Amino acid sequence: MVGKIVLPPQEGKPSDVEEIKAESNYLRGSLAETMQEELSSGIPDWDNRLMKFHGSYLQDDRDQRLERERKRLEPAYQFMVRVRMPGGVATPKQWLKLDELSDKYGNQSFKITTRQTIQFHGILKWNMKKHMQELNSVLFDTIAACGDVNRNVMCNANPYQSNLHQEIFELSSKISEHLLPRTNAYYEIWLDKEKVVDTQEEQEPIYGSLYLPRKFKIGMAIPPANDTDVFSQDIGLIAVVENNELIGFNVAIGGGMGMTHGDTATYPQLARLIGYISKDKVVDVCEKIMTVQRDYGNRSVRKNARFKYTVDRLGLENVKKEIENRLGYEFEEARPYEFKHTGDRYGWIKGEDGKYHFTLFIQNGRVKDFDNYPLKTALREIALIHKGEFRFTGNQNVVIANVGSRSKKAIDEIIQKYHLTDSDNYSALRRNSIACVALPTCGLAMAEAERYLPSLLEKIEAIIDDNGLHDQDITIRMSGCPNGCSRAAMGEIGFIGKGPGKYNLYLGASHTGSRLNKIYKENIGEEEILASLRPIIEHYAKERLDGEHFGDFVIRTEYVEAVTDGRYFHNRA
Ligand code: SRM
Ligand code: SF4
Repeated sequence: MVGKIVLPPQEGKPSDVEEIKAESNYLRGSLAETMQEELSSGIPDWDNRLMKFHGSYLQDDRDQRLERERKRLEPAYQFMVRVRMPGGVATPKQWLKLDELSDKYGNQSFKITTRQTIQFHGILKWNMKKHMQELNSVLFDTIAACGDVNRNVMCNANPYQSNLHQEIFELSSKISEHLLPRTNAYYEIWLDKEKVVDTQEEQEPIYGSLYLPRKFKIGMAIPPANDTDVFSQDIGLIAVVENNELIGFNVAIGGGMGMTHGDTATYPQLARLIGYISKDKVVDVCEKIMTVQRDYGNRSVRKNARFKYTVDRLGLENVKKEIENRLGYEFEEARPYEFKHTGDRYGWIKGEDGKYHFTLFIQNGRVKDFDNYPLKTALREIALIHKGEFRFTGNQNVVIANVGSRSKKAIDEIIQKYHLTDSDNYSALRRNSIACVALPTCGLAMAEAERYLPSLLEKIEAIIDDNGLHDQDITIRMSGCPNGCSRAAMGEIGFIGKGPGKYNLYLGASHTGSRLNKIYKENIGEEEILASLRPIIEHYAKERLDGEHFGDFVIRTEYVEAVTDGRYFHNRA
Protein backbone atom coordinates (compact mmCIF):
# COMPACT_ATOMS: atom_id res chain seq x y z
CA MET A 1 0.00 0.00 0.00
CA VAL A 2 1.20 3.49 -0.77
CA GLY A 3 1.14 5.36 2.54
CA LYS A 4 -0.10 8.96 2.86
CA ILE A 5 2.17 11.30 4.79
CA VAL A 6 2.02 14.98 5.53
CA LEU A 7 5.32 16.74 5.07
CA PRO A 8 6.03 20.02 6.86
CA PRO A 9 5.70 23.22 4.83
CA GLN A 10 8.74 25.29 3.93
CA GLU A 11 9.68 28.24 6.06
CA GLY A 12 11.53 31.49 5.48
CA LYS A 13 11.64 34.28 2.95
CA PRO A 14 12.53 33.21 -0.59
CA SER A 15 16.14 33.91 -1.54
CA ASP A 16 17.03 36.65 -4.03
CA VAL A 17 17.50 34.01 -6.76
CA GLU A 18 13.87 32.92 -6.29
CA GLU A 19 12.80 36.51 -6.93
CA ILE A 20 14.99 36.75 -10.02
CA LYS A 21 13.47 33.54 -11.40
CA ALA A 22 9.93 34.70 -10.58
CA GLU A 23 10.43 37.98 -12.41
CA SER A 24 12.37 36.51 -15.32
CA ASN A 25 9.42 35.54 -17.50
CA TYR A 26 10.64 32.01 -17.92
CA LEU A 27 14.37 32.79 -17.96
CA ARG A 28 14.33 35.79 -20.28
CA GLY A 29 15.01 38.63 -17.86
CA SER A 30 16.79 41.42 -19.66
CA LEU A 31 19.42 39.11 -21.13
CA ALA A 32 18.69 39.87 -24.78
CA GLU A 33 19.22 43.61 -24.22
CA THR A 34 22.13 43.21 -21.79
CA MET A 35 24.09 41.10 -24.24
CA GLN A 36 23.86 43.91 -26.78
CA GLU A 37 24.95 46.61 -24.38
CA GLU A 38 28.45 47.75 -25.40
CA LEU A 39 29.61 49.83 -22.45
CA SER A 40 30.85 46.90 -20.39
CA SER A 41 32.15 43.49 -21.28
CA GLY A 42 30.30 42.18 -18.24
CA ILE A 43 26.63 41.80 -17.36
CA PRO A 44 24.74 42.64 -14.15
CA ASP A 45 24.53 39.99 -11.45
CA TRP A 46 20.78 39.35 -11.87
CA ASP A 47 21.27 38.57 -15.56
CA ASN A 48 24.24 36.39 -14.72
CA ARG A 49 22.01 34.36 -12.40
CA LEU A 50 19.70 33.73 -15.33
CA MET A 51 22.60 33.18 -17.68
CA LYS A 52 23.35 29.98 -15.78
CA PHE A 53 20.12 28.41 -17.01
CA HIS A 54 21.44 29.10 -20.51
CA GLY A 55 24.59 27.09 -19.77
CA SER A 56 26.98 29.96 -19.21
CA TYR A 57 28.53 32.11 -16.45
CA LEU A 58 30.22 35.46 -16.51
CA GLN A 59 33.73 35.07 -15.12
CA ASP A 60 36.86 37.16 -15.08
CA ASP A 61 40.46 36.14 -15.59
CA ARG A 62 41.71 36.12 -12.00
CA ASP A 63 45.34 36.14 -13.11
CA GLN A 64 44.70 39.65 -14.41
CA ARG A 65 42.60 40.94 -11.51
CA LEU A 66 45.19 42.88 -9.53
CA GLU A 67 46.87 44.38 -12.54
CA ARG A 68 43.57 45.57 -13.95
CA GLU A 69 42.48 46.91 -10.59
CA ARG A 70 45.71 48.90 -10.40
CA LYS A 71 45.04 50.31 -13.85
CA ARG A 72 41.43 51.05 -12.84
CA LEU A 73 40.14 48.84 -15.60
CA GLU A 74 37.08 46.68 -15.24
CA PRO A 75 37.90 43.01 -14.63
CA ALA A 76 38.87 40.94 -17.68
CA TYR A 77 35.32 39.66 -18.13
CA GLN A 78 34.70 36.59 -20.22
CA PHE A 79 32.14 33.82 -20.34
CA MET A 80 32.37 30.15 -19.61
CA VAL A 81 30.07 28.08 -21.83
CA ARG A 82 29.06 24.52 -20.94
CA VAL A 83 27.57 22.30 -23.64
CA ARG A 84 24.53 20.12 -22.90
CA MET A 85 25.52 16.61 -23.82
CA PRO A 86 23.54 13.84 -22.07
CA GLY A 87 25.71 10.76 -21.72
CA GLY A 88 28.63 12.76 -23.15
CA VAL A 89 28.57 11.87 -26.84
CA ALA A 90 29.96 13.97 -29.71
CA THR A 91 30.20 12.99 -33.35
CA PRO A 92 33.50 13.68 -35.16
CA LYS A 93 31.81 16.62 -36.90
CA GLN A 94 30.76 18.01 -33.52
CA TRP A 95 34.27 17.44 -32.15
CA LEU A 96 35.74 19.44 -35.00
CA LYS A 97 33.34 22.27 -34.21
CA LEU A 98 34.31 22.23 -30.52
CA ASP A 99 37.94 22.37 -31.59
CA GLU A 100 37.31 25.19 -34.05
CA LEU A 101 35.23 27.27 -31.63
CA SER A 102 37.78 26.98 -28.86
CA ASP A 103 40.28 28.66 -31.21
CA LYS A 104 37.90 31.12 -32.76
CA TYR A 105 36.24 32.54 -29.63
CA GLY A 106 37.78 30.76 -26.65
CA ASN A 107 41.17 30.32 -25.02
CA GLN A 108 42.45 27.73 -27.53
CA SER A 109 41.49 24.87 -25.25
CA PHE A 110 38.45 23.14 -23.86
CA LYS A 111 37.85 21.26 -20.66
CA ILE A 112 36.24 17.84 -20.40
CA THR A 113 34.16 18.11 -17.26
CA THR A 114 33.38 15.66 -14.47
CA ARG A 115 29.85 15.40 -15.89
CA GLN A 116 30.83 14.17 -19.34
CA THR A 117 30.58 17.35 -21.31
CA ILE A 118 32.89 20.15 -22.28
CA GLN A 119 33.36 23.74 -21.23
CA PHE A 120 34.77 26.63 -23.17
CA HIS A 121 36.47 29.46 -21.33
CA GLY A 122 37.35 32.99 -22.33
CA ILE A 123 34.41 33.80 -24.62
CA LEU A 124 33.90 37.55 -24.88
CA LYS A 125 30.44 39.02 -24.58
CA TRP A 126 30.50 40.25 -28.18
CA ASN A 127 31.12 36.72 -29.41
CA MET A 128 28.61 34.88 -27.26
CA LYS A 129 25.74 34.86 -29.70
CA LYS A 130 27.90 33.78 -32.62
CA HIS A 131 29.39 31.10 -30.41
CA MET A 132 25.97 29.74 -29.44
CA GLN A 133 24.77 29.82 -33.03
CA GLU A 134 27.79 27.95 -34.30
CA LEU A 135 27.31 25.32 -31.62
CA ASN A 136 23.72 25.03 -32.75
CA SER A 137 24.88 24.48 -36.34
CA VAL A 138 26.15 21.06 -35.21
CA LEU A 139 23.04 20.45 -33.10
CA PHE A 140 24.55 21.31 -29.75
CA ASP A 141 22.89 23.63 -27.29
CA THR A 142 23.74 24.71 -23.78
CA ILE A 143 20.32 25.07 -22.19
CA ALA A 144 20.10 23.62 -18.68
CA ALA A 145 23.81 22.81 -18.61
CA CYS A 146 23.82 25.00 -15.48
CA GLY A 147 21.08 26.58 -13.31
CA ASP A 148 18.34 25.37 -10.95
CA VAL A 149 17.20 22.55 -13.22
CA ASN A 150 18.11 19.00 -14.02
CA ARG A 151 21.67 18.96 -15.46
CA ASN A 152 23.49 16.73 -17.91
CA VAL A 153 22.37 13.16 -17.20
CA MET A 154 25.44 10.98 -16.86
CA CYS A 155 25.81 7.41 -18.08
CA ASN A 156 28.47 4.74 -18.18
CA ALA A 157 30.92 5.91 -20.85
CA ASN A 158 32.58 2.87 -22.39
CA PRO A 159 30.27 1.24 -24.94
CA TYR A 160 31.95 -2.17 -24.98
CA GLN A 161 28.80 -3.79 -23.56
CA SER A 162 27.25 -2.77 -26.86
CA ASN A 163 23.47 -3.28 -26.65
CA LEU A 164 23.27 -2.74 -22.94
CA HIS A 165 25.27 0.42 -23.14
CA GLN A 166 23.23 1.75 -26.03
CA GLU A 167 20.02 1.19 -24.10
CA ILE A 168 21.34 2.96 -21.01
CA PHE A 169 22.64 5.81 -23.12
CA GLU A 170 19.26 6.19 -24.81
CA LEU A 171 17.53 6.23 -21.43
CA SER A 172 19.88 8.92 -20.15
CA SER A 173 19.02 11.04 -23.20
CA LYS A 174 15.32 10.39 -22.68
CA ILE A 175 15.46 11.48 -19.04
CA SER A 176 17.44 14.55 -20.03
CA GLU A 177 14.96 15.51 -22.78
CA HIS A 178 11.97 14.88 -20.53
CA LEU A 179 13.33 17.15 -17.80
CA LEU A 180 14.46 19.96 -20.10
CA PRO A 181 12.94 23.37 -19.47
CA ARG A 182 10.30 24.11 -22.12
CA THR A 183 10.82 27.88 -22.27
CA ASN A 184 11.57 29.46 -25.64
CA ALA A 185 13.92 31.95 -23.98
CA TYR A 186 17.08 30.17 -25.09
CA TYR A 187 16.02 30.06 -28.73
CA GLU A 188 14.90 33.67 -28.74
CA ILE A 189 17.99 35.10 -27.08
CA TRP A 190 20.70 33.09 -28.77
CA LEU A 191 19.20 31.74 -31.97
CA ASP A 192 16.88 34.56 -32.97
CA LYS A 193 13.92 32.27 -32.45
CA GLU A 194 15.34 30.00 -35.05
CA LYS A 195 13.85 26.99 -33.32
CA VAL A 196 10.35 27.93 -32.22
CA VAL A 197 8.38 25.42 -30.20
CA ASP A 198 4.69 25.42 -29.33
CA THR A 199 4.09 28.25 -26.88
CA GLN A 200 1.61 26.09 -24.97
CA GLU A 201 4.60 24.14 -23.84
CA GLU A 202 6.00 27.21 -22.20
CA GLN A 203 3.90 26.66 -19.15
CA GLU A 204 6.80 24.57 -17.80
CA PRO A 205 4.53 21.69 -16.81
CA ILE A 206 7.21 20.04 -14.69
CA TYR A 207 9.14 22.98 -13.29
CA GLY A 208 6.66 25.82 -13.00
CA SER A 209 7.91 29.39 -13.20
CA LEU A 210 10.30 29.05 -10.23
CA TYR A 211 12.12 26.00 -11.56
CA LEU A 212 13.93 24.05 -8.82
CA PRO A 213 15.30 25.37 -5.53
CA ARG A 214 18.79 24.39 -6.68
CA LYS A 215 20.72 22.38 -9.31
CA PHE A 216 19.69 18.73 -9.73
CA LYS A 217 21.81 15.86 -11.03
CA ILE A 218 21.10 12.36 -12.28
CA GLY A 219 23.62 9.65 -13.15
CA MET A 220 23.44 6.02 -14.27
CA ALA A 221 26.03 3.31 -13.77
CA ILE A 222 26.41 -0.25 -14.97
CA PRO A 223 28.15 -2.37 -12.30
CA PRO A 224 30.93 -3.28 -11.83
CA ALA A 225 31.97 0.18 -13.17
CA ASN A 226 30.91 3.17 -11.08
CA ASP A 227 32.51 5.65 -13.47
CA THR A 228 29.70 8.16 -12.96
CA ASP A 229 30.10 8.20 -9.17
CA VAL A 230 26.48 7.22 -8.95
CA PHE A 231 26.17 7.93 -5.19
CA SER A 232 27.25 11.55 -5.65
CA GLN A 233 24.08 12.27 -7.64
CA ASP A 234 20.71 13.65 -6.53
CA ILE A 235 19.36 10.54 -8.24
CA GLY A 236 21.71 7.61 -8.81
CA LEU A 237 20.46 4.81 -11.03
CA ILE A 238 22.27 1.48 -10.82
CA ALA A 239 21.52 -0.76 -13.78
CA VAL A 240 20.27 -4.22 -12.91
CA VAL A 241 21.20 -6.68 -15.62
CA GLU A 242 20.06 -10.27 -16.03
CA ASN A 243 21.38 -12.54 -18.78
CA ASN A 244 23.05 -9.54 -20.34
CA GLU A 245 19.73 -7.68 -20.55
CA LEU A 246 18.82 -4.51 -18.70
CA ILE A 247 15.76 -5.19 -16.57
CA GLY A 248 15.64 -2.18 -14.28
CA PHE A 249 17.42 0.06 -11.82
CA ASN A 250 18.21 0.31 -8.16
CA VAL A 251 17.37 3.90 -7.25
CA ALA A 252 19.44 5.95 -4.82
CA ILE A 253 18.56 9.51 -3.80
CA GLY A 254 20.07 12.54 -2.10
CA GLY A 255 23.77 12.61 -2.99
CA GLY A 256 25.82 15.77 -3.41
CA MET A 257 29.33 17.04 -2.74
CA GLY A 258 29.12 20.74 -1.94
CA MET A 259 29.75 22.23 1.50
CA THR A 260 31.07 25.42 3.06
CA HIS A 261 34.24 25.38 5.16
CA GLY A 262 33.39 25.84 8.83
CA ASP A 263 29.63 25.38 8.41
CA THR A 264 28.62 21.97 9.69
CA ALA A 265 25.05 22.44 8.47
CA THR A 266 26.54 21.83 5.02
CA TYR A 267 28.22 18.56 4.10
CA PRO A 268 28.85 16.14 1.26
CA GLN A 269 26.42 13.25 1.31
CA LEU A 270 26.02 10.01 -0.60
CA ALA A 271 22.77 8.97 -2.20
CA ARG A 272 20.91 6.23 -0.35
CA LEU A 273 19.05 3.33 -1.92
CA ILE A 274 15.26 3.45 -1.80
CA GLY A 275 14.48 0.42 -3.93
CA TYR A 276 14.23 -1.12 -7.36
CA ILE A 277 12.11 -0.21 -10.39
CA SER A 278 11.72 -1.84 -13.80
CA LYS A 279 13.35 0.00 -16.67
CA ASP A 280 10.11 1.19 -18.29
CA LYS A 281 9.38 3.33 -15.23
CA VAL A 282 12.68 5.18 -15.01
CA VAL A 283 11.76 8.46 -16.73
CA ASP A 284 8.61 8.91 -14.66
CA VAL A 285 10.40 7.95 -11.45
CA CYS A 286 13.04 10.62 -12.10
CA GLU A 287 10.32 13.18 -12.74
CA LYS A 288 8.42 12.34 -9.55
CA ILE A 289 11.58 12.40 -7.41
CA MET A 290 12.53 15.74 -8.89
CA THR A 291 9.08 17.20 -8.19
CA VAL A 292 9.40 16.27 -4.51
CA GLN A 293 12.54 18.38 -4.42
CA ARG A 294 10.77 21.11 -6.40
CA ASP A 295 8.02 21.24 -3.77
CA TYR A 296 9.98 20.65 -0.57
CA GLY A 297 13.50 21.94 -1.27
CA ASN A 298 14.65 24.94 0.76
CA ARG A 299 14.01 28.09 -1.28
CA SER A 300 15.28 30.46 1.42
CA VAL A 301 18.84 29.37 2.10
CA ARG A 302 20.61 28.34 -1.07
CA LYS A 303 23.44 26.57 0.69
CA ASN A 304 20.89 24.21 2.24
CA ALA A 305 18.74 23.89 -0.83
CA ARG A 306 20.09 20.74 -2.47
CA PHE A 307 17.95 17.60 -2.44
CA LYS A 308 20.34 15.90 0.02
CA TYR A 309 19.29 18.40 2.69
CA THR A 310 15.61 17.94 1.83
CA VAL A 311 16.03 14.18 2.26
CA ASP A 312 17.90 14.56 5.54
CA ARG A 313 15.47 17.15 6.90
CA LEU A 314 12.32 15.21 6.04
CA GLY A 315 13.75 11.71 6.54
CA LEU A 316 14.60 9.16 3.84
CA GLU A 317 11.54 7.02 4.54
CA ASN A 318 9.16 9.99 4.40
CA VAL A 319 10.65 11.20 1.14
CA LYS A 320 10.42 7.69 -0.28
CA LYS A 321 6.75 7.52 0.70
CA GLU A 322 6.05 10.89 -0.87
CA ILE A 323 7.66 9.71 -4.11
CA GLU A 324 5.56 6.55 -3.98
CA ASN A 325 2.43 8.65 -3.44
CA ARG A 326 3.19 10.57 -6.57
CA LEU A 327 3.95 7.40 -8.50
CA GLY A 328 0.94 5.50 -7.20
CA TYR A 329 2.97 2.38 -6.45
CA GLU A 330 5.78 1.23 -4.18
CA PHE A 331 9.43 0.59 -4.95
CA GLU A 332 10.49 -3.05 -4.95
CA GLU A 333 13.31 -4.13 -2.70
CA ALA A 334 16.74 -3.13 -4.05
CA ARG A 335 18.53 -5.91 -5.96
CA PRO A 336 22.10 -7.04 -5.19
CA TYR A 337 24.90 -5.29 -7.08
CA GLU A 338 28.65 -4.89 -6.80
CA PHE A 339 30.84 -1.99 -7.87
CA LYS A 340 34.57 -2.53 -8.30
CA HIS A 341 35.97 0.88 -9.27
CA THR A 342 35.13 4.46 -10.18
CA GLY A 343 37.96 5.09 -12.63
CA ASP A 344 38.29 4.47 -16.37
CA ARG A 345 40.06 1.54 -18.00
CA TYR A 346 42.49 2.85 -20.62
CA GLY A 347 43.49 1.68 -24.08
CA TRP A 348 41.68 -0.42 -26.66
CA ILE A 349 38.85 -2.77 -25.85
CA LYS A 350 36.80 -4.81 -28.30
CA GLY A 351 33.06 -4.46 -27.83
CA GLU A 352 30.55 -7.28 -27.92
CA ASP A 353 29.52 -6.22 -31.42
CA GLY A 354 33.11 -6.36 -32.73
CA LYS A 355 33.67 -2.57 -32.69
CA TYR A 356 36.72 -1.15 -30.90
CA HIS A 357 36.91 1.60 -28.28
CA PHE A 358 40.01 3.48 -27.17
CA THR A 359 39.95 5.24 -23.80
CA LEU A 360 42.49 8.03 -23.65
CA PHE A 361 43.75 9.55 -20.40
CA ILE A 362 43.45 13.32 -20.57
CA GLN A 363 45.09 14.99 -17.63
CA ASN A 364 42.37 16.88 -15.75
CA GLY A 365 40.29 16.90 -18.92
CA ARG A 366 42.20 19.76 -20.55
CA VAL A 367 42.29 19.44 -24.34
CA LYS A 368 44.91 21.72 -25.84
CA ASP A 369 48.25 21.62 -27.58
CA PHE A 370 50.82 21.39 -24.80
CA ASP A 371 54.54 21.97 -25.37
CA ASN A 372 55.86 18.67 -26.76
CA TYR A 373 52.39 17.12 -26.61
CA PRO A 374 50.03 18.43 -29.32
CA LEU A 375 46.99 16.65 -27.92
CA LYS A 376 44.39 18.85 -29.54
CA THR A 377 46.01 18.50 -32.96
CA ALA A 378 46.17 14.72 -32.54
CA LEU A 379 42.49 14.48 -31.63
CA ARG A 380 41.60 16.75 -34.55
CA GLU A 381 43.42 14.39 -36.92
CA ILE A 382 41.52 11.49 -35.43
CA ALA A 383 38.21 13.33 -35.77
CA LEU A 384 38.93 13.90 -39.46
CA ILE A 385 38.99 10.16 -40.17
CA HIS A 386 36.88 8.75 -37.33
CA LYS A 387 33.44 7.36 -38.19
CA GLY A 388 32.22 6.51 -34.70
CA GLU A 389 31.88 8.96 -31.82
CA PHE A 390 33.81 10.60 -29.01
CA ARG A 391 32.43 9.73 -25.59
CA PHE A 392 33.40 11.81 -22.60
CA THR A 393 33.82 10.09 -19.24
CA GLY A 394 32.94 11.35 -15.77
CA ASN A 395 36.65 11.11 -14.97
CA GLN A 396 37.45 13.84 -17.54
CA ASN A 397 38.76 11.41 -20.16
CA VAL A 398 37.61 10.56 -23.66
CA VAL A 399 36.70 7.31 -25.40
CA ILE A 400 37.27 7.17 -29.16
CA ALA A 401 34.31 4.87 -29.59
CA ASN A 402 32.83 2.53 -32.17
CA VAL A 403 35.84 2.14 -34.39
CA GLY A 404 35.64 -0.49 -37.14
CA SER A 405 38.59 -2.84 -37.58
CA ARG A 406 39.78 -1.05 -40.73
CA SER A 407 39.70 2.43 -39.18
CA LYS A 408 41.39 1.10 -36.07
CA LYS A 409 44.70 0.80 -37.87
CA ALA A 410 44.59 4.38 -39.12
CA ILE A 411 43.55 5.74 -35.72
CA ASP A 412 46.24 3.71 -34.04
CA GLU A 413 48.83 5.27 -36.33
CA ILE A 414 47.78 8.74 -35.19
CA ILE A 415 47.81 7.58 -31.56
CA GLN A 416 51.38 6.35 -32.01
CA LYS A 417 52.50 9.36 -34.05
CA TYR A 418 51.47 11.74 -31.26
CA HIS A 419 52.56 9.44 -28.43
CA LEU A 420 49.09 9.40 -26.94
CA THR A 421 49.85 6.09 -25.24
CA ASP A 422 52.75 7.61 -23.31
CA SER A 423 50.22 7.98 -20.50
CA ASP A 424 50.38 4.16 -20.21
CA ASN A 425 53.61 4.80 -18.33
CA TYR A 426 52.00 7.17 -15.86
CA SER A 427 51.45 5.90 -12.35
CA ALA A 428 48.06 4.37 -11.65
CA LEU A 429 47.66 7.20 -9.13
CA ARG A 430 47.87 9.84 -11.89
CA ARG A 431 45.63 7.79 -14.14
CA ASN A 432 43.02 7.90 -11.35
CA SER A 433 43.34 11.64 -10.73
CA ILE A 434 40.74 14.35 -11.23
CA ALA A 435 41.05 18.11 -10.70
CA CYS A 436 38.41 20.79 -11.13
CA VAL A 437 39.05 23.95 -13.15
CA ALA A 438 39.65 26.36 -10.23
CA LEU A 439 42.02 29.26 -11.07
CA PRO A 440 42.18 31.39 -13.12
CA THR A 441 38.57 31.25 -14.33
CA CYS A 442 36.49 29.96 -11.44
CA GLY A 443 35.25 32.84 -9.32
CA LEU A 444 34.82 30.56 -6.29
CA ALA A 445 38.31 29.02 -6.25
CA MET A 446 40.27 29.42 -3.02
CA ALA A 447 43.29 27.52 -4.30
CA GLU A 448 44.66 26.06 -7.53
CA ALA A 449 43.51 22.63 -8.69
CA GLU A 450 43.91 21.81 -12.42
CA ARG A 451 47.10 23.87 -12.75
CA TYR A 452 48.66 22.44 -9.59
CA LEU A 453 47.70 18.79 -9.25
CA PRO A 454 50.02 17.50 -12.03
CA SER A 455 53.13 18.89 -10.30
CA LEU A 456 52.02 17.74 -6.84
CA LEU A 457 51.44 14.31 -8.34
CA GLU A 458 55.04 14.18 -9.54
CA LYS A 459 56.16 14.50 -5.94
CA ILE A 460 53.68 11.99 -4.58
CA GLU A 461 54.61 9.61 -7.42
CA ALA A 462 58.21 9.68 -6.23
CA ILE A 463 56.98 8.28 -2.88
CA ILE A 464 54.64 5.85 -4.61
CA ASP A 465 57.45 4.57 -6.86
CA ASP A 466 59.89 4.24 -3.94
CA ASN A 467 57.36 1.93 -2.36
CA GLY A 468 56.66 -0.21 -5.41
CA LEU A 469 53.12 1.10 -5.84
CA HIS A 470 53.44 2.46 -9.39
CA ASP A 471 50.61 0.27 -10.67
CA GLN A 472 48.37 0.41 -7.63
CA ASP A 473 45.05 2.08 -8.45
CA ILE A 474 44.39 4.83 -5.90
CA THR A 475 41.87 7.58 -6.59
CA ILE A 476 43.13 11.12 -5.94
CA ARG A 477 41.06 14.24 -6.45
CA MET A 478 41.58 17.94 -5.97
CA SER A 479 39.02 20.73 -5.76
CA GLY A 480 39.95 24.38 -5.47
CA CYS A 481 37.14 24.99 -2.96
CA PRO A 482 34.61 23.01 -0.92
CA ASN A 483 32.02 22.97 -3.70
CA GLY A 484 33.69 19.73 -4.69
CA CYS A 485 33.41 19.80 -8.49
CA SER A 486 36.05 17.05 -8.76
CA ARG A 487 34.02 15.03 -6.21
CA ALA A 488 37.07 15.35 -3.95
CA ALA A 489 35.14 14.03 -0.94
CA MET A 490 35.06 10.71 -2.77
CA GLY A 491 38.79 10.42 -3.45
CA GLU A 492 40.77 7.83 -1.51
CA ILE A 493 43.06 10.85 -1.25
CA GLY A 494 41.17 14.15 -1.48
CA PHE A 495 42.33 17.76 -1.43
CA ILE A 496 39.99 20.67 -0.91
CA GLY A 497 41.32 24.20 -1.29
CA LYS A 498 41.42 26.41 1.81
CA GLY A 499 43.46 29.38 0.61
CA PRO A 500 46.35 30.08 -1.78
CA GLY A 501 48.64 27.01 -1.67
CA LYS A 502 46.69 25.49 1.26
CA TYR A 503 44.46 22.45 1.30
CA ASN A 504 42.54 20.24 3.65
CA LEU A 505 43.72 16.65 3.17
CA TYR A 506 41.03 13.97 3.32
CA LEU A 507 41.56 10.21 3.35
CA GLY A 508 39.54 7.05 3.36
CA ALA A 509 36.88 7.14 0.65
CA SER A 510 36.22 3.77 -0.87
CA HIS A 511 37.72 2.82 -4.22
CA THR A 512 34.25 1.86 -5.45
CA GLY A 513 32.61 5.21 -4.72
CA SER A 514 30.45 4.01 -1.84
CA ARG A 515 32.02 5.86 1.12
CA LEU A 516 33.06 9.48 1.68
CA ASN A 517 36.51 10.38 2.95
CA LYS A 518 37.33 12.14 6.22
CA ILE A 519 39.55 15.07 7.10
CA TYR A 520 43.07 14.04 8.09
CA LYS A 521 44.98 17.34 8.08
CA GLU A 522 43.70 20.87 7.82
CA ASN A 523 45.05 23.84 5.91
CA ILE A 524 48.41 22.42 4.87
CA GLY A 525 50.84 23.32 2.09
CA GLU A 526 52.89 21.08 -0.17
CA GLU A 527 55.64 20.25 2.29
CA GLU A 528 53.22 19.06 4.93
CA ILE A 529 51.10 17.22 2.37
CA LEU A 530 54.12 15.16 1.33
CA ALA A 531 55.28 14.69 4.92
CA SER A 532 51.79 13.50 5.88
CA LEU A 533 51.36 11.11 2.99
CA ARG A 534 54.85 9.54 2.98
CA PRO A 535 54.53 7.41 6.16
CA ILE A 536 51.00 6.31 5.28
CA ILE A 537 52.04 5.24 1.79
CA GLU A 538 55.05 3.38 3.23
CA HIS A 539 52.80 1.70 5.78
CA TYR A 540 50.31 0.77 3.04
CA ALA A 541 53.06 -0.72 0.88
CA LYS A 542 54.22 -2.93 3.75
CA GLU A 543 51.07 -3.92 5.55
CA ARG A 544 48.15 -3.85 3.15
CA LEU A 545 46.10 -7.00 2.98
CA ASP A 546 45.73 -8.88 -0.25
CA GLY A 547 43.64 -6.73 -2.62
CA GLU A 548 43.08 -4.05 0.03
CA HIS A 549 42.53 -0.59 -1.39
CA PHE A 550 44.22 2.48 0.05
CA GLY A 551 40.94 4.00 1.24
CA ASP A 552 40.03 0.86 3.19
CA PHE A 553 43.55 0.53 4.57
CA VAL A 554 43.63 3.99 6.16
CA ILE A 555 40.43 3.16 7.96
CA ARG A 556 41.52 -0.30 9.15
CA THR A 557 44.76 1.17 10.43
CA GLU A 558 42.87 4.07 12.04
CA TYR A 559 44.37 7.07 10.30
CA VAL A 560 40.77 8.27 9.90
CA GLU A 561 37.33 7.02 10.86
CA ALA A 562 34.94 5.68 8.26
CA VAL A 563 32.20 8.16 7.38
CA THR A 564 28.97 6.20 7.43
CA ASP A 565 26.70 9.15 6.65
CA GLY A 566 27.52 12.61 5.26
CA ARG A 567 26.02 14.14 8.38
CA TYR A 568 29.10 12.82 10.22
CA PHE A 569 31.55 14.13 7.64
CA HIS A 570 32.74 16.86 10.00
CA ASN A 571 32.19 14.99 13.26
CA ARG A 572 32.50 11.58 14.83
CA ALA A 573 30.26 8.81 13.53
FE1 SRM B 1 30.78 22.53 -10.24
C1 SRM B 1 29.96 25.65 -9.32
C2 SRM B 1 32.87 23.78 -12.52
C3 SRM B 1 30.98 19.49 -11.60
C4 SRM B 1 29.50 21.17 -7.38
N1 SRM B 1 31.24 24.42 -10.81
C5 SRM B 1 30.75 25.59 -10.30
C6 SRM B 1 31.21 26.78 -11.14
C7 SRM B 1 30.20 27.04 -12.17
C8 SRM B 1 31.59 28.03 -10.35
C9 SRM B 1 30.56 29.08 -10.13
O1 SRM B 1 29.43 28.78 -9.65
O2 SRM B 1 30.89 30.24 -10.34
C10 SRM B 1 32.51 26.19 -11.74
C11 SRM B 1 32.97 26.80 -13.05
C12 SRM B 1 34.48 26.82 -13.08
C13 SRM B 1 35.05 27.24 -14.35
O3 SRM B 1 35.87 28.19 -14.36
O4 SRM B 1 34.76 26.64 -15.37
C14 SRM B 1 32.19 24.71 -11.73
N2 SRM B 1 31.63 21.83 -11.83
C15 SRM B 1 32.55 22.46 -12.60
C16 SRM B 1 33.22 21.51 -13.56
C17 SRM B 1 33.57 22.15 -14.89
C18 SRM B 1 34.46 20.93 -12.88
C19 SRM B 1 35.42 20.24 -13.79
O5 SRM B 1 36.56 20.70 -13.80
O6 SRM B 1 35.07 19.25 -14.43
C20 SRM B 1 32.16 20.41 -13.62
C21 SRM B 1 31.12 20.65 -14.67
C22 SRM B 1 30.11 19.57 -14.69
C23 SRM B 1 29.13 19.62 -15.83
O7 SRM B 1 29.55 19.38 -16.94
O8 SRM B 1 27.94 19.86 -15.57
C24 SRM B 1 31.52 20.57 -12.26
N3 SRM B 1 30.23 20.70 -9.63
C25 SRM B 1 30.52 19.55 -10.30
C26 SRM B 1 30.31 18.42 -9.46
C27 SRM B 1 30.56 16.96 -9.81
C28 SRM B 1 29.36 16.30 -10.39
O9 SRM B 1 28.33 16.94 -10.63
O10 SRM B 1 29.42 15.11 -10.59
C29 SRM B 1 29.89 18.91 -8.22
C30 SRM B 1 29.62 18.08 -6.96
C31 SRM B 1 28.35 17.33 -7.04
C32 SRM B 1 27.22 18.18 -6.57
O11 SRM B 1 26.65 18.91 -7.36
O12 SRM B 1 26.94 18.17 -5.36
C33 SRM B 1 29.84 20.35 -8.35
N4 SRM B 1 29.80 23.31 -8.61
C34 SRM B 1 29.41 22.60 -7.51
C35 SRM B 1 28.90 23.51 -6.52
C36 SRM B 1 28.37 23.12 -5.12
C37 SRM B 1 26.93 22.78 -5.17
C38 SRM B 1 26.37 22.58 -3.79
O13 SRM B 1 25.55 21.70 -3.63
O14 SRM B 1 26.73 23.30 -2.86
C39 SRM B 1 29.03 24.81 -7.06
C40 SRM B 1 28.64 26.15 -6.41
C41 SRM B 1 27.18 26.41 -6.44
O15 SRM B 1 26.39 25.72 -7.05
O16 SRM B 1 26.82 27.37 -5.77
C42 SRM B 1 29.60 24.64 -8.36
FE1 SF4 C 1 35.49 26.25 -8.81
FE2 SF4 C 1 35.33 25.21 -6.41
FE3 SF4 C 1 34.17 23.99 -8.45
FE4 SF4 C 1 36.77 23.97 -8.30
S1 SF4 C 1 35.39 23.04 -6.80
S2 SF4 C 1 35.59 24.49 -10.14
S3 SF4 C 1 37.21 25.92 -7.38
S4 SF4 C 1 33.59 25.94 -7.65
